[in-house]
Amino acid sequence: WQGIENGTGNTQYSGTVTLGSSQSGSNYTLTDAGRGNHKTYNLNRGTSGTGTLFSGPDDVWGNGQPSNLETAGADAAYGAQLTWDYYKNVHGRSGIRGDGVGAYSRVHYGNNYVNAFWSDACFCMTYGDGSGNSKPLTSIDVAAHEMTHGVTAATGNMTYSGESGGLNEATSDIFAAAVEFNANNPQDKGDYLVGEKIDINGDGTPLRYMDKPSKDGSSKDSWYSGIGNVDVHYSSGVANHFYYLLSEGSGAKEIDGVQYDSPTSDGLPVTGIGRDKASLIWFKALTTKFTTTTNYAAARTGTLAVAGELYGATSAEYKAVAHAWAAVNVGS
Ligand code: ASN
Ligand code: ZN
Repeated sequence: WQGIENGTGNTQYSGTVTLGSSQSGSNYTLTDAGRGNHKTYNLNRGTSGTGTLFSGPDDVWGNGQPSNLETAGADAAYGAQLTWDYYKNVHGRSGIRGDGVGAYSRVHYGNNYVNAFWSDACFCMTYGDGSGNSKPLTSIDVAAHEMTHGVTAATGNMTYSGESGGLNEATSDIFAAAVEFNANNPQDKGDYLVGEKIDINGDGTPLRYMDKPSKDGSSKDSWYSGIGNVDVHYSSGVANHFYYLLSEGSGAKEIDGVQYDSPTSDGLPVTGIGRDKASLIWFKALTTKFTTTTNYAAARTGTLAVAGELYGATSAEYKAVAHAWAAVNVGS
């Protein structure tokens, strides 16, 4: 007998949360029966296969500390369920492929592995334990970023190199922010930072900044000819910056204690339309306009078309999309 349970996750990054789990006899497993049977596995430092499904006699997962191997499982399961809920509740999409089927997560990949990744081949995401095996890459935004690679592969499928690769990466950062805001977890409030919880730089700074991507020292704030030659995690800055500007507008702003200051490359101000509309525009463009070869000019055309369909070509929303692209030097 398997049933939907509501387990307790004692996560490292998000406090105590409710987790979808299943009961089988007197045993519980991290199998989210309410979300496509998404499963969370313990690789126990292996690098292949699935290791073992998290299971145990109680429905309590982890103790908040990385030394407890269930803790990273709890964080990963939580990130997966929040991402599922975001796509389902906000965009009406059931699962990564929209077919109601859950993916699976693997934690404790390798030793001191400082990355996480999505694989279309296994339809799964994988998390390393970070430096010193003490900062697993299982924060909400990283989980949402990786799962969104699966959504992108099932939709626009922008080729992972050149400008299309930057748009693919940015799509993961954009929905990572959207999922994190939507979750509204008191321990990990939404922000326009990527990876602020996992201390990947060892000095408390995040991996990426969406208001001013160049703050990381490598990402690009604006489009230029030749941007297709930089790493996709840096060319993504243009679209991340576009999304920030479209959501929040240009200039200085504080949100939940985080200070932002977003410049525009044309020096003209942008008035934001709010995150929900910006996310809706990006999602609809991803799923109805973007293709393998979409570059920045085509992303502009696609998002403008979507804004016209949703709000009308004379709307404030349509104008904001045009202004935000101009502000990151993507023109007609
Ligand atoms: N964590 C990285 C990402 O999702 C892995 C990669 O470079 N593909 O982008
Ligand atoms: Zn990525």
